[in-house]
Amino acid sequence: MDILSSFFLLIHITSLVLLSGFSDGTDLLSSTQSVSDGRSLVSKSGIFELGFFSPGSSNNRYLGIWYKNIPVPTVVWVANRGEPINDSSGLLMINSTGDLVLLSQSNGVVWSSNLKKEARNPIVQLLDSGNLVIRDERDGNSETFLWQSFDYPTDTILPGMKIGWDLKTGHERQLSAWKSSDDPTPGDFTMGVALYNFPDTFAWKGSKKHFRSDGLRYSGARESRSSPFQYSFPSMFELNFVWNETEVYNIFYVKNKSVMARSILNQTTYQSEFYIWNEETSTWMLNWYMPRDICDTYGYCGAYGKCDNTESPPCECLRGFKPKSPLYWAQGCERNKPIDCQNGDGFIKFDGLKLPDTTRSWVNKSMNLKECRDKCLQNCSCMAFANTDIRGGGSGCAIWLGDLIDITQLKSSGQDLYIRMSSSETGTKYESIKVKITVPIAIFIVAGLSLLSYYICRSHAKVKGTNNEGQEEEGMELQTFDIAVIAKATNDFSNDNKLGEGGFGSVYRGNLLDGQEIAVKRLSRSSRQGLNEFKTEVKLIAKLQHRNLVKLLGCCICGEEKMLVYEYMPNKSLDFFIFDKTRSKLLDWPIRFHIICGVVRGLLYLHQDSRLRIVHRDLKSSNVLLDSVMNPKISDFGLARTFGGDQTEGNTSRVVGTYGYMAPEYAFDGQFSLKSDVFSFGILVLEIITGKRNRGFYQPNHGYNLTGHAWTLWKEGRPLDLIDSFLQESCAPSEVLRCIHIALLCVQQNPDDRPYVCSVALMLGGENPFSQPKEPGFFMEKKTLETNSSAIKLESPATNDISISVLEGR
Ligand SMILES: *[C@@H]1O[C@H](CO)[C@@H](O)[C@H](O)[C@H]1NC(C)=O
Ligand SMILES: *[C@@H]1O[C@H](CO)[C@@H](O)[C@H](O)[C@H]1NC(C)=O
Ligand SMILES: *[C@@H]1O[C@H](CO)[C@@H](O)[C@H](O)[C@H]1NC(C)=O
Ligand SMILES: *[C@@H]1O[C@H](CO)[C@@H](O)[C@H](O)[C@H]1NC(C)=O
Ligand SMILES: *[C@@H]1O[C@H](CO)[C@@H](O)[C@H](O)[C@H]1NC(C)=O
Ligand SMILES: *[C@@H]1O[C@H](CO)[C@@H](O)[C@H](O)[C@H]1NC(C)=O
Ligand SMILES: *[C@@H]1O[C@H](CO)[C@@H](O)[C@H](O)[C@H]1NC(C)=O
Ligand SMILES: *[C@@H]1O[C@H](CO)[C@@H](O)[C@H](O)[C@H]1NC(C)=O
Ligand SMILES: *[C@@H]1O[C@H](CO)[C@@H](O)[C@H](O)[C@H]1NC(C)=O
Ligand SMILES: *[C@@H]1O[C@H](CO)[C@@H](O)[C@H](O)[C@H]1NC(C)=O
Ligand SMILES: CC(=O)N[C@H]1CO[C@H](CO)[C@@H](O)[C@@H]1O
Repeated sequence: MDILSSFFLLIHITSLVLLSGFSDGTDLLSSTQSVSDGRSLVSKSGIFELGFFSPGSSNNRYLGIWYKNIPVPTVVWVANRGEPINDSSGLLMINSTGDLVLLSQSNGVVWSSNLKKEARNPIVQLLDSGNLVIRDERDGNSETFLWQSFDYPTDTILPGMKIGWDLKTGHERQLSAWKSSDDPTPGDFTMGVALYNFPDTFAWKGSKKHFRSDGLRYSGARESRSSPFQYSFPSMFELNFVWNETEVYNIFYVKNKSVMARSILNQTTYQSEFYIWNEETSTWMLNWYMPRDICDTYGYCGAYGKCDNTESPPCECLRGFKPKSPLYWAQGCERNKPIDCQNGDGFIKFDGLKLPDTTRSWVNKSMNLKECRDKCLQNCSCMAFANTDIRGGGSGCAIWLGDLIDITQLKSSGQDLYIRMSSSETGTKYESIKVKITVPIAIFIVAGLSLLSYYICRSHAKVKGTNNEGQEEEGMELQTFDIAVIAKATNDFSNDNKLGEGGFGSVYRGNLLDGQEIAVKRLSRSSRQGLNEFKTEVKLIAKLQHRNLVKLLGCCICGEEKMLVYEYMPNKSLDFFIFDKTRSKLLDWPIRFHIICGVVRGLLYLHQDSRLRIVHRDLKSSNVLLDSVMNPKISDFGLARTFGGDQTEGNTSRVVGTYGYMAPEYAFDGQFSLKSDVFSFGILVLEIITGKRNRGFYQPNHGYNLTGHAWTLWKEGRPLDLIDSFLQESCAPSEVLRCIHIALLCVQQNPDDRPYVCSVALMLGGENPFSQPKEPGFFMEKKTLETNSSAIKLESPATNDISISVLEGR
């Protein structure tokens, strides 16, 4: 519409308004009336109200529908989402061809209902369901609408609203989150039904599938189990998935009609959330949400991987399949034996599953299972088949063409899926094949470790031997290397072989004659420890063996020279990756989470499982080394012990540690404990999440340090803004949130407020209740330390991430 005609239209409308006094508060709008800014329509029982509003701190005006009878402003629908009105001249009226039109003085027509055909006697009504409808006056109160707002959902589903497709008109009803609380413009988080041959409901993050709600598809399944997804859905809701010739949609109802409920897409959490109104507290209570755990993340285990969040790790290859890559379960699984296609393959039945993604599927609703099986065998790209409808014994046929992705093991019930196998495979006994994606990357702590650490937390006395990696064989002897061997291996400690330098000395890479790669730590000479003490100590530490600790192979003593020989870690250390712009891209969220979990396990072993009970005292990103498949290994554990003090708990006059990672009580008062390690761990986690160093962190908007920055975002309710932007793609928000929460608890000022590592492990698995963090502790600033104690010595001021030793610190 050009400016001129909208101008005339405006005059026309203004005269209409003058002609007919609109009485505020009615639910009806006739063609001779209009709603102007400041006035509203109210549904019959006063539940919903339609009018103009400005969201959050924005001054833009929008036409919307909200709850009238509650004190918390809750908008459920917006007409002009991406087309704000920037003054208060907004006007909603019915134009002469029956369209509902929204316009303003400065913006002209910003929105209209765009009826397909002209309406003769249109009236507009706001219903108690929250639906704004246009209908023909002559139709009376019938349910036939010329237009309804329920057909154009924004971010909210109200009871009775359909999300899906009208197959006759091709009209799609999709949800999209608000960009922010100030801006109802559609964000990149959307949800709707994908019209594959076998339709399915998806939530997307941009163009990427975020989660999938297969369970909604099966009305029969829903009757037999309380849950549309794999969890028990609150019994106060009822969900339906309808799929027939004319329509395919999801719909929900509240069983108790007097309970107010809504479901929204939340752009902050990337969750679909169900809220119910609590009269007593006058708040919206979060009743249910999706995704709920790692297995809800779309395609988490890759092709032919099965996700079960009660297992650790959650991913397992389906029977008959093996992991494609030992590193990375997201690459999925491949067949043990290829299918033959010509000579008659067979099928193995899997039960209790959430069926795989149906992007490439084929359906015939009148076929039975036998015909379905034959249909599948006819096509070499058919990998599986199942019933489309499992009501009354099951009927209908769906076949999957191509790889099977996003399969979840459900707890109570699920669907049967028949997967095509080579005939030699179908003969194998079921129990005999349980192929786990390799154990060394038993990455996710989820249930298993949680239980383990729970056990440990509960029964302190029985520490020894609870961890299966904790072999502490008595007979093991420490290997002593000859200095000549080491010198040869490291090219006479040449600079080319130098890997790095730390507070305790320099590290060299070396090759033994038998080809074994080693890392040699040449200790600086300032140790005051006697030779025999040193040997005893090293022997003790060599017995600490855990998959998340760097393995000490032996030592080498030659006069004043003391050296420690370790296994070599090909992928260097964590800081090498996370703080580097390019290399950080190699570490997506699953790997980072894997690293966090591994560090926790290593720490748990040091703190609780090993017989020595070691406080690391210098946990930091450069002390977390990575092996060839990116398993994290803590290094320099026990060094604090050999090299520094003789206590493991208490006070020390000799502070070893690294600026930025030291707990306040340790930095200032030399008090170290299990909890000071926990502090360093908290900082480490924040660094892994943000990709930024705590030390030297600077945020242009405010002067906060990294912990302060994390805390601020947490308080403002947008903790996810903390993550490295490229990680957004690969991350599971609930996992990230858990990690941020844990990190904040770990960096509390008061050591008593920090959790022990065993609780951290529980929390990481989502098992433990979380307490709310307080403002985090003071992180040590070099300046402050120097003013307080004059005797600081920076042993190697070469880089800014170096260990320091404070001699006689107090
Ligand atoms: C309001 O919007 C109109 C059209 O988009 C624009 O010309 C005008 O400058 C805006 N006014 C203000 C105050 O932003
Ligand atoms: C009424 O509004 C619709 C939608 O904007 C428009 O297509 C139609 O031309 C308008 N009718 C008149 C008479 O302006
Ligand atoms: C499809 O299902 C809806 C809801 O149950 C029903 O109203 C409609 O008549 C059905 N259409 C056909 C063609 O069965
Ligand atoms: C329905 O909800 C209302 C308001 O919360 C409550 O007073 C009433 O007892 C509920 N009815 C049933 C049958 O649960
Ligand atoms: C989205 O989730 C955040 C964090 O839980 C919450 O503060 C916010 O209110 C939610 N947004 C909506 C629209 O409910
Ligand atoms: C679906 O299966 C039925 C029963 O086998 C068959 O009669 C019908 O032709 C099939 N329809 C299609 C489109 O293949
Ligand atoms: C198998 O199915 C795919 C997808 O429908 C189709 O493109 C292909 O032609 C079929 N192959 C055979 C042999 O039927
Ligand atoms: C450590 O020092 C603090 C104060 O300097 C004292 O309160 C505490 O008891 C000491 N702890 C040990 C184990 O010596
Ligand atoms: C870092 O931020 C925390 C939280 O705001 C604050 O308590 C602490 O004093 C800050 N440390 C420094 C060195 O600024
Ligand atoms: C360290 O110095 C600062 C500033 O001089 C002072 O406020 C603080 O109390 C001192 N801390 C200790 C532990 O002495
Ligand atoms: C991410 C990365 O650099 N991975 C490397 C880890 O080490 C193995 C073995 O040296 C390499 O193959 C990987 O590319």
